[in-house]
Amino acid sequence: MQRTLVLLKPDCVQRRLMGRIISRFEDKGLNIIAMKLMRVTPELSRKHYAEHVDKPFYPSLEEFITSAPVLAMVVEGLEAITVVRDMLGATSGLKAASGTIRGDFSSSRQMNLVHASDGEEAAEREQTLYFGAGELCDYEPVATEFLRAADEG
Ligand code: FUP
Repeated sequence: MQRTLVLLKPDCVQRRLMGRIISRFEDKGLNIIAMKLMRVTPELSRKHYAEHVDKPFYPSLEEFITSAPVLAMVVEGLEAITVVRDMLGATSGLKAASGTIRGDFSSSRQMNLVHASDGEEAAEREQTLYFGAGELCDYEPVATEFLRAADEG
């Protein structure tokens, strides 16, 4: 079982797409174990996008990510890190495959609606950036026995 950090970004909140995007994760059988509407500060943005801080596009990215609230979530499931990244599609909405979230809803590289951790190390680091341990609400969904066979994990 893996956990990954998902952010519905300001464009997702402003375009009133939160419900439809959350539904896609629920429909897939993933378990949302934390959720918080919050404002990303410039300081948090610099930590979150540490690998991009020195890149030319960073000032514009920070302006965007701090421009309205984000909905931060921790999403749990088998191979959740890869499963969620695949659901998002390629970084640019113009390149993302049809059927993916970005492919279906975004026509932008920056305003691509959703962030998700890109590996185990990032998932650990990003969960800690956005949530305290006491904010994770672990539970066993009653639907689990109809979502996968017992020997699948
Ligand atoms: P991803 O892992 O798909 O979220 O994408 P990256 O880590 O490569 O980029 C992080 C964010 O920077 C993306 F959401 C989009 C944004 N970005 C730009 O705004 N301009 C660029 O040239 C590259 C990335």
